[in-house]
Amino acid sequence: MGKLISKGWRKRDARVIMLGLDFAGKSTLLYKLKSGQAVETCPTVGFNVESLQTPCGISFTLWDVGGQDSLRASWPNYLEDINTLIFVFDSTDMSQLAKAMAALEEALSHPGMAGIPVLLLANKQDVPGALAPAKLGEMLRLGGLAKHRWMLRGCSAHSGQGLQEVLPILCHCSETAKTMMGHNI
Ligand SMILES: Nc1nc2c(ncn2[C@@H]2O[C@H](COP(=O)(O)OP(=O)(O)OP(=O)(O)O)[C@@H](O)[C@H]2O)c(=O)[nH]1
Ligand SMILES: [Mg+2]
Repeated sequence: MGKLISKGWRKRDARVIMLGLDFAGKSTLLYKLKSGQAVETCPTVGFNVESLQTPCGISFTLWDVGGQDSLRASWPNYLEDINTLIFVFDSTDMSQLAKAMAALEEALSHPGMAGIPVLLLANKQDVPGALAPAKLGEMLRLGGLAKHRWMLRGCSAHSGQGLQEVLPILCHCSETAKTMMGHNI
């Protein structure tokens, strides 16, 4: 129980970190969630951060961290004292999939990630031929996710498809105790 409290469960403010390789669409997602607009982005050097109000009364601070090769060494710095990890995949770029999965595994192995729920977003579903979330899920099932509560959703930061579920999922992650590890949230 002490661990649950120390992890900040049931806090009214929650810290959510969004990671993923460069070009996955993290910043586009951040601003779409914040303002409902699909804005033009530049590659993120460092991070962007926005606070999001939700229907469940929890205020989320959503950190969008740059995913370029040279920036990924800084990811562990963001993984302390978080409530939920969002990991974003570019579903249109099969050439980067193995690298993205390895980056996810590395993030999950960080000590601060113990017991933290994970929301995986298969972004760019508006693009014809994008990898279906179910296919991505089959590839991911065997890794370090088994130690976490996790959920996978397809979405498009451009059209907004799938994003209406994101805030309710974050609320759910922050309100429930960490049960059912290795299962869907
Ligand atoms: N078609 C389509 N393009 C998208 C979507 N989301 C993002 N993009 C495009 O993908 C490119 C990269 O988006 P960003 O949001 O800057 O990517 P990022 O993950 O923040 O990249 P870094 O900051 O370098 O880590 C931009 O050209 C976006 O317009 C989407 O859902 N559909
Ligand atoms: Mg960015």
